Amino acid sequence: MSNVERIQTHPADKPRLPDGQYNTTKWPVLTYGPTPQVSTEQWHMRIWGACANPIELDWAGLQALPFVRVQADMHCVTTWSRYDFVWGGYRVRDLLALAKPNAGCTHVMQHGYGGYTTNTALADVLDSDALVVTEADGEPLDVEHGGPARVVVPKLWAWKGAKWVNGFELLTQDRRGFWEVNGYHNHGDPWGPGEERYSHQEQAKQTRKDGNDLRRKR
Ligand SMILES: Nc1nc2c(c(=O)[nH]1)N[C@H]1C(S)=C(S)[C@@H](COP(=O)(O)O)O[C@H]1N2
Ligand SMILES: [Mo]
Repeated sequence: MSNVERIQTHPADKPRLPDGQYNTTKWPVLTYGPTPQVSTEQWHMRIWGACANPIELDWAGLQALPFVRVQADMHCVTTWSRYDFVWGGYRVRDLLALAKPNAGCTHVMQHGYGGYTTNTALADVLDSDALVVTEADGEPLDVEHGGPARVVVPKLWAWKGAKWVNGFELLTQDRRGFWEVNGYHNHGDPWGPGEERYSHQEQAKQTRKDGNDLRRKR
């Protein structure tokens, strides 16, 4: 496929496969609750909160943004990893720029149809590989994987991407999403200490007000 940006999800000094993971060529479906059925005609997404220009996007508005392809591995905390997905979609940072986040914005709560939420540090979703995905391996995203549009943040555990995404809420302080209040790690870096799987692994000193120390530099 042309114009594919290849991303290395793992830090340079760490193995490609996070500790405790196995590599699969299957693509398991992990959904809590029912699968929302949303057509591209019905699909809407709101970006609101700590920003100068809250907006609502429809499918045409999404498609007006630059379409990019990113090749990256996917890691699920339930111990499977799959290498070399080719994600097609739109950079989260291009969507957020439309809303003009305030200087005080530190985190983004992703919302999905059906009520799923997951929180991410702003720096993590401003990364060029964080996408609102509409295609996987050149095909439109299947509904069970979040079609018509889902978030993928390849350097974090897969729960850090809302399927059937319908909102980005810009936050001035961190707030835990669905899995984060139900026992999973607030940050979720598969190469962090203890692979950052569970909330009991969090250290009091691990978060800073601006969240910047959460981001691995590569
Ligand atoms: N809306 C929504 N998004 C979600 C989930 C969910 O239950 N609902 N599950 C998360 C979890 S736990 C994982 S591992 C990935 C799984 O994506 P997949 O089903 O495409 O493999 O989606 C994440 N996004
Ligand atoms: Mo998961």
